[in-house]
Amino acid sequence: MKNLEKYLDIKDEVKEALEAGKPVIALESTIIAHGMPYPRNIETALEIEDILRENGVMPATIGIIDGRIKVGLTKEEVEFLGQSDEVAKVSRRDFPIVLGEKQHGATTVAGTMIAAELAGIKIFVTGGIGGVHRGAETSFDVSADLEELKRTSVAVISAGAKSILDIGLTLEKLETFGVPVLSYQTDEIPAFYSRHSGFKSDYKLDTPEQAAAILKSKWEIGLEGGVLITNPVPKADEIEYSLIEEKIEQALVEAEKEGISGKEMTPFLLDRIKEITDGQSLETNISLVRNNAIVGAKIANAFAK
Ligand code: PSU
Ligand code: MN
Repeated sequence: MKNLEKYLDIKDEVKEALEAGKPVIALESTIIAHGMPYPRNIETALEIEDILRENGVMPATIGIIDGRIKVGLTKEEVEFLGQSDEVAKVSRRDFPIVLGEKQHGATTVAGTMIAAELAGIKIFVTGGIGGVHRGAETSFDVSADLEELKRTSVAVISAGAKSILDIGLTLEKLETFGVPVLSYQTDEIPAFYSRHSGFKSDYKLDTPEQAAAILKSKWEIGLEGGVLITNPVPKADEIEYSLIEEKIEQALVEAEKEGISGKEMTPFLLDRIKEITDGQSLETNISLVRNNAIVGAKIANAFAK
């Protein structure tokens, strides 16, 4: 039996927006605690919330404080998760431990989808999702984000999968899992730092209204599971695929040498790529999250109509 009240707090303004049928967007906290360095992580998280509000959407940044799932973190809680080093990275399998042991946690894409669904939020904006890692045929490193997209009915807006992942294999998994992949105003899957990956999308979206209609038709006929909406980084902030590719290779070699595995892998690679690019990858990362917030707000507004 469910006993949600024991574990879940929905911030008042988020609850009110949901009850009134106003647009609400979920935001993750792993990107804050483990995906970007302090203080840019906190500045970015708060800026994204502002962008959503300016575009008529209620933001709900999701994380775990003292074993309680917070749907709608306060500014102070965002600042705490962005600075403390006692924050677990929480995907599906970590919830019971972090809640049961009353720990603090930052939710991944998978973790944020779970909490969003508990709260009744259907749209979630982030930077990049996890996927099938390069070399997964021997490491078996496939992000739990993909399993979550298979089972949890939340739409995730991201800038595609960065090439620390095997984009082709990630798309194959999503196809097997029945997850529609829609690309905003392009027919190509973007590769996070770059606008191009060479991989074709399932479907090109020209308007936010199309996205809203597609989401509704999936869920209204009872097809459970998520939808991935990709949105390319703005051209001015893109790092060309050929340029970032070799830096990513270098970071992967270092990860191998240092024996990095499991949940440490993605944060390690993000941090190394930032060092190797003299911080440029971080600027690109922030730019694409902003852009996803703008497009996500349009889709959430259309979805709420
Ligand atoms: N990709 C990014 N930045 C991130 C992540 C992915 O560009 O911060 C985070 C997200 O929270 C994602 C998680 O859900 O990493 C995936 O981790 P893993 O590969 O361990 O499943
Ligand atoms: Mn992994």
